[in-house]
Amino acid sequence: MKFLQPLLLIAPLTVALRLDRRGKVVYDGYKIFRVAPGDNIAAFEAQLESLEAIDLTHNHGHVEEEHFDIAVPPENLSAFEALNFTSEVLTDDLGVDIALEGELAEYPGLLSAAALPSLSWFSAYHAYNDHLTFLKDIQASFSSNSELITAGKSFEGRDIQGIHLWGSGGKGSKPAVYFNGNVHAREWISSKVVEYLTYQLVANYNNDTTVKSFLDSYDFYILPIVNPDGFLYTQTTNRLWRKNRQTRSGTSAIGTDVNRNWPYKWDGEGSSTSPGYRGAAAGDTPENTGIRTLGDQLAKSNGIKLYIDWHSYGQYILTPYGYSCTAAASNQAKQDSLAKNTASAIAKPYGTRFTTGPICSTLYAAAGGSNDYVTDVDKAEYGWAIELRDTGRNGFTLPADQILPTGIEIWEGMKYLFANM
Ligand code: 0X9
Ligand code: ZN
Repeated sequence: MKFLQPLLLIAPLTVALRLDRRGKVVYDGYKIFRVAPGDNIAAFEAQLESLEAIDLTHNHGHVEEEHFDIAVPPENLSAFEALNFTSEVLTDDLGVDIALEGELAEYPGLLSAAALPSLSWFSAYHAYNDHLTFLKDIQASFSSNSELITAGKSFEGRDIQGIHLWGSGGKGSKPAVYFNGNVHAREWISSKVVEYLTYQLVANYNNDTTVKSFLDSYDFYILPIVNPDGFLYTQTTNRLWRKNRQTRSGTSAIGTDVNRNWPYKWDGEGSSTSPGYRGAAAGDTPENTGIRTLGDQLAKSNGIKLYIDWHSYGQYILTPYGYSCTAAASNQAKQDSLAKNTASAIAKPYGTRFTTGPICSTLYAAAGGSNDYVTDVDKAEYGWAIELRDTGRNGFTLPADQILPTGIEIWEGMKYLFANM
């Protein structure tokens, strides 16, 4: 197929984002395509810009499979189709998919003190403040083995909140398992899954010897939403927001990608290109400072056994590195086999298939990412990123009835990992 068109056959329109009565971006009529642009990526990206298409995610891993998922506004669908790219439709109408996620549900709170929150938490998506209440309630139900923690503040001044769980050795006595969720604001399933894992640890510590052994072996530091400003913004204004909400002098552009901002190999390949903006200086987002400082502290005290940065979508278990496709972690072989077996465990409940491999060769080069920093600076034994469901049909707007199954399959994977790492 010919890629380079001398000119667009139909001139694209400049599209103003449409807002509803509540000031929320309306995505009705946007179609999502998976496009294989061939070998001239730069020209393709220029087309995207003129079409005002939104770049959702792309996969550079295997040349023959290289693809972009893009959301095209209704006004420019014919201009896009006239370009004749090899593409498939992932979603006919993003507005319908957003509606199918369901309204944010109300969280009823605890029915009695010291009881666990209801599992119905995992049947719907919830407002940011309810996530904080949920965390408080989980902690209260496990009060002698946990405490609420914070990891600094967001750009807009919100605490980055989390929970620390420990077992029979007492608080802070074991190597750390450190989880970060929802660094990318639109990846809502990631905070839900991190909360589900927390729930399972807390609910089963006293009645399941295997689960007890996890908490007796490791201190868990779990931050379900490390980008609260961005997350709130996806709920009030723009469902597809990815970055934080940082303003900078000299520009009206808002937002830095916290997962391109880690101060290690920060200036490298894949850190300045779309869709990431790495920041003006390494580590200059408050969110990065917060989660990095906690990681550094854990590294200094009892070391980090496992770090996972939770994302969606694509169904990948990603090991180091992002900054280079040739660098390999010293324990790469062990990481590979653990990742493969974790993927097999994830597949058990519903057959969901996860691809495993190093970030750069599996997805794309992405410098300034969490895994590289946590692996090389904090010396974490395993510094991973996991991309949850799905592979594109619903993408970021995963229907609420998939929250629980996603939690269940990932818990299977984590039980394998915690027991074998
Ligand atoms: O690009 C990313 O940051 C992640 N993919 S996403 O589609 N969720 O945005 C991949 C993260 C890989 N990890 C690092 N680069 N550290
Ligand atoms: Zn992400």
